[in-house]
Amino acid sequence: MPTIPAQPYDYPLPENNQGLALVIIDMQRDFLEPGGFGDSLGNDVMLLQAIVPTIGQLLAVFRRLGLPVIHTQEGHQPDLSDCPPSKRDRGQGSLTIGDRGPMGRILVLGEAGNQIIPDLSPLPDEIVIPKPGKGAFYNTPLESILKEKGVTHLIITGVTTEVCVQTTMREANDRGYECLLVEDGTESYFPEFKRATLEMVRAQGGIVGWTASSGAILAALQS
Ligand code: C5J
Repeated sequence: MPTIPAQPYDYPLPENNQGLALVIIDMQRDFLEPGGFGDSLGNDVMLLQAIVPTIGQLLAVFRRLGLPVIHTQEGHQPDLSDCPPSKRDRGQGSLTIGDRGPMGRILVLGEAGNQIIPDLSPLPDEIVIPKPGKGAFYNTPLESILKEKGVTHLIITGVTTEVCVQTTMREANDRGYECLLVEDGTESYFPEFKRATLEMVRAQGGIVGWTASSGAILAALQS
């Protein structure tokens, strides 16, 4: 059985990669560019840029192999009916969800700042899951889409490691998916939180899943 060298032990790939999907979480201007949600909360958004080429390489290989790609997009309806007041009011940043910033309304679907960054733009046939929460399974059709496509194995990338990425990975793990988090394909505004998240998901024999480098994944998929 083909595997990817990973921690805490090799990640078993499904037969002929059938059932394998790439998940790219929230690679949106709101988190990666000045003037968006991440910036308004006082974060150094430039820290997240490092993973863009890495995710781009994985995306290119998944596209070439014809394997499913799922992009997620954190955002709310313009009337904020899907945004709990607790989420809107927390943070006390310079701008909050729904306020107008230089890239349009913060974390509102359809606004310029809420789009996925141009380098990782979804193709028309790729799945984009708008999500109101941190986890990609909460109040979204993600689980039914994965079931319909026969997806069992998730290669997980995106931002931020300890918030939307970790929440989604835990939700997926509870639903029975074999999850592998890409070590150099996820990033946080807090390097120590990224480090801790990688360690905690693969601790205790992979209690939430595996971690591996993009190099190991690319080599296994292209061999
Ligand atoms: C945050 C996310 N950090 N995509 N969202 O609020 O991690």
